[in-house]
Amino acid sequence: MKTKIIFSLLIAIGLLIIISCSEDENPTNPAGEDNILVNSTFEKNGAPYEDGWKISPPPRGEIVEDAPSGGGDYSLQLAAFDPEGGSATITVAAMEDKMIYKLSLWAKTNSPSSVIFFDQIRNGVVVSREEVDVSDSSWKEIFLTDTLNIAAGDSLRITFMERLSQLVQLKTNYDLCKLAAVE
Ligand SMILES: [Ca+2]
Repeated sequence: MKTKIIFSLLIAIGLLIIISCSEDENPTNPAGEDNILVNSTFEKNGAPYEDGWKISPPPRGEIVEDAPSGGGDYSLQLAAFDPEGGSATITVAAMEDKMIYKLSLWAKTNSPSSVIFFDQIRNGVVVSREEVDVSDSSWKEIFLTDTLNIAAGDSLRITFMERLSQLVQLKTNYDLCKLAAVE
């Protein structure tokens, strides 16, 4: 009887291990194992997926059916919608032993006011900021590399933002976001 119970337990544990392993194959993160961001493509199991991101509510921010090659079906879309432009942020812990961080993502826009910020935050204060504009009207990969002095407890924040609001609605799409510690 005891052997049976132990055997059943072993099978149950084995099944749990198999289930947790398959969950580790994160379908929201096709951009590689070294990607620090848990949700890089705004979709999971064929559906829009916001987890990890803080996104302005529609119509300023939403996940829409439009994606670059390799980006699945959906992307994040921000609108420069009057009276306030949309934004989206994701914050992750910095790695104390890593100094150089590389951000890459795909974006397209018809807005003159789209900007990406990469911030280092210490005790709630931005201590370093790099920024890059989005200017292409078709999907294009954008890169940003930053060398930082990281202290314990620092975090890194990526912000996509429409700086201006417009009477005519302008839109910017983002997808395949990857943040990696280079060295
Ligand atoms: Ca996507």
